[in-house]
Amino acid sequence: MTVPEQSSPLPELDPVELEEVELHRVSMPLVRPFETSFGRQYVRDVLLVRVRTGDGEGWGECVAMTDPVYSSEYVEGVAEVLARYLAPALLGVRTLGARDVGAALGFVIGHRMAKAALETAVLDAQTRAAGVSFGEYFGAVRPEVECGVSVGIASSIDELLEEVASYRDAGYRRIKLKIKPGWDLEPVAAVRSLLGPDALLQVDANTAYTVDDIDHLRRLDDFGLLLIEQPFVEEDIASHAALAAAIDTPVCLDESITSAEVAVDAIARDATSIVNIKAGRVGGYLEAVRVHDVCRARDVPVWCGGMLETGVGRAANVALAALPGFTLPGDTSGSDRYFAEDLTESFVLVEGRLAVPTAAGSGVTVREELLQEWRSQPVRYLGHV
Ligand code: NPG
Repeated sequence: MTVPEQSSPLPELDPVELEEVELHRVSMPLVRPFETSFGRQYVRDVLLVRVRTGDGEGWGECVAMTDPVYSSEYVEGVAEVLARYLAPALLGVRTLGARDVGAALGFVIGHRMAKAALETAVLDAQTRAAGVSFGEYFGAVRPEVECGVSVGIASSIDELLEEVASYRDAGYRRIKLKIKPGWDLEPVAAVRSLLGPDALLQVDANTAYTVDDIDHLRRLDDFGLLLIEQPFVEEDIASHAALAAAIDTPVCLDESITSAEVAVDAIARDATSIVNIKAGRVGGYLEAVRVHDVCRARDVPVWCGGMLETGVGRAANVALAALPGFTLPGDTSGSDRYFAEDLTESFVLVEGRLAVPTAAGSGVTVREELLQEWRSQPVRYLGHV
């Protein structure tokens, strides 16, 4: 399968000298529990990668969850594969840029979230050294991005409506509801009548349905949704194509899209007409830009997904979401949607938008005192042997 070259090649930057890789693990309490079809989360178990280079440093955030319930990757496993395989391989190359990371780590199958965190840290170091922001590097075309918010499964419809109303009042441009069998038509109907017919509303099933549910899911057509996201398991492109043929609501893939090649295939098979892009899920921001490019070349709108990132990951997501093909509001919420205090400067919503950072690299600074305070495990230092 051939995938066209990206529309605007990423800039050439000087490489960095990689001296050390550090793994930082912090536990951040969520302002409210977050429930999806695969479980309820009370804290964000965050793994950050710091690379130290000849003349600076860079940070990357890993999006894996504590348990392998969204994808096969999970935090402890990511730390292990980074320490045992990925960091030593990169340290062995020593002089490199973000573009070299994919090839250097290609001997390890999968583990995209682990690779993405390391590649992002290298990219951050490289762009900081070059004085280039992530937005400039990726090809951002706007200074701020429109934001949506993802709303977890609630314990009652009343509670859900209260939460949705608070996000509407905070200015979010689009609401995404988590659904699962037994929590779908009724909450969606209630939220649609709360918000009115013109509000942007979409649903996310996180693989909770099967092909036998197509008739049931068709009933969502009554609610004028922007899209239904990932109803079936990630490998099952065929059932998503069958659903897309059966309903009017656009089908959007998330978990299934692991690379630009897979995106091209799923689009060609009419399994998805909108794509959620998460850099961690596709192996890094460079691949995320490629996914954007192949979708744009096919007139398929994309939007930026989220994985409850701290400011480190949020900064990079907001820069990505400023690319031209991101025509729908993303899960790029303000820091306060998840955290009372962020690990970096806070991302604050203004009229439903977040500003794309303009300083070099990711444009944000990790607050080392908070890193200390919230640390859940000792730092792992991975250097040259
Ligand atoms: O706003 O950062 C965010 C989270 C958005 O709903 C969100 N993420 O499937 O897209 C998802 C979902 C998720 C949540 C995935 C928890 C994994 C764990």
